[in-house]
Amino acid sequence: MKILFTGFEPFGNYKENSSWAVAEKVAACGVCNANVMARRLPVSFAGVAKALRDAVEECSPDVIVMLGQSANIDYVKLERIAINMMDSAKPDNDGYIPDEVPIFTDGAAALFTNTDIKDLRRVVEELGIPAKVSNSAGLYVCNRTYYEALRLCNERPGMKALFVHLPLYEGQPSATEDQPTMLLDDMLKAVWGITTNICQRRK
Ligand code: PCA
Repeated sequence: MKILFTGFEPFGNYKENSSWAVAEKVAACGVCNANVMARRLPVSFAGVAKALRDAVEECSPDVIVMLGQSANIDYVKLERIAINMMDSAKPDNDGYIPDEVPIFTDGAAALFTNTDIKDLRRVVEELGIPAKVSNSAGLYVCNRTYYEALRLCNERPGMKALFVHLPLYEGQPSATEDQPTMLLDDMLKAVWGITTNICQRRK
């Protein structure tokens, strides 16, 4: 079994990205006796698809668990859908601000995860960590990345992919006092639990 974890480089006002902090740690812990790899992706609408494809090419994963930071949540947000659109009020790390641009003009309007997402929410909740299933990963770089991953699943039958948005972690530099946070350890446990469950179901 091969597992690819992805997180993102810092963006916006943040000096760190909680998604990469967790991806790196969970990969170091190991999961399911699998061959585990972690890759840090650019917050770039233009560059992220190639970065993800290169990582998938290199790793040939059975399972991809993608992580992204979402600053306004206090729960683990399991993403069901990627939408064929890029739109943002804020620039990506290349300074690009898309205005309702389709990802692929001939692509499906939306693509859905091929994991059992409600069951994965239960797994996280049973660990005592709040979790929700979400029907929108936004229209920023995370959604762009997820759309690419779910397209790759169609090209590579058997490969499973899930995107998870995570809060800021407690003590994260540049998090302001009014922003919700979660213990890094709890996010680690949640991602570990999610990945273990996806792997067990694949066996
Ligand atoms: N979160 C952003 C992009 C990178 C990240 O960690 C998003 O939600 O789109």
